[in-house]
Amino acid sequence: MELCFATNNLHKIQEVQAILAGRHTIRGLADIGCTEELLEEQDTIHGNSFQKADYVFRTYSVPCFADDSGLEIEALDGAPGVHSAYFAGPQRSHQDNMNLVLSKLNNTDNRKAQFRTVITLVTPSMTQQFEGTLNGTILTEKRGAGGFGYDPIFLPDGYNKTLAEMSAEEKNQISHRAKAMEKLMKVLVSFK
Ligand code: ITT
Repeated sequence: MELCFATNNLHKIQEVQAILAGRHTIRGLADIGCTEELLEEQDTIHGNSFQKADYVFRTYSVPCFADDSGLEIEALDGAPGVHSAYFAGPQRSHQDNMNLVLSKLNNTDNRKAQFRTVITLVTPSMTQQFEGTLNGTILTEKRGAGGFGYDPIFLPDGYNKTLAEMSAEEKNQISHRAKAMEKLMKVLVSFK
């Protein structure tokens, strides 16, 4: 089967292609002629993930999966959540976003948080969502230079390194995105 992964990130596409080689052909957005920016107008991560996959399926008539992710902080009632990419403003600065989180949690003892990824698969016969989470705590300062987003201030439970202090391979073993992707892959490999 030919499937679209609704992303322009070639690295992500190649990774999935390698897992499904011989079973399915994975196309990126550019490969199916989709050059417009996909809208993310919903107020949940689940909603945005569905909006992207459903739009591509209906517009380009190709089975599609799309992902959306965010950081949910318990003491902030789940914020930044679906607004993670632009929490501190439309400049979408990872540094500004982290600084805002640190200032909002100043003097707060409860520093529990989780990353969440939701992948939505839409085909002619079904719509299904796959979720992955990673629990941890928000530190009081940034540590490490790897990864992206909120990685320097996120310490996964059971580890003494932030996600930004891990190698890409280490992060990929435990990440919310990897867990959601693994669930999707299990379904896709058994798919005709
Ligand atoms: P695309 O939607 O274009 O793929 P994005 O930056 O919006 O890019 P996501 O939807 O996956 O990426 O995530 C939204 C934001 O959540 C992202 O900008 C980060 O601020 C944060 N985030 C998601 N996954 C993260 C991770 O693994 N480490 C750190 N921050 C992450």
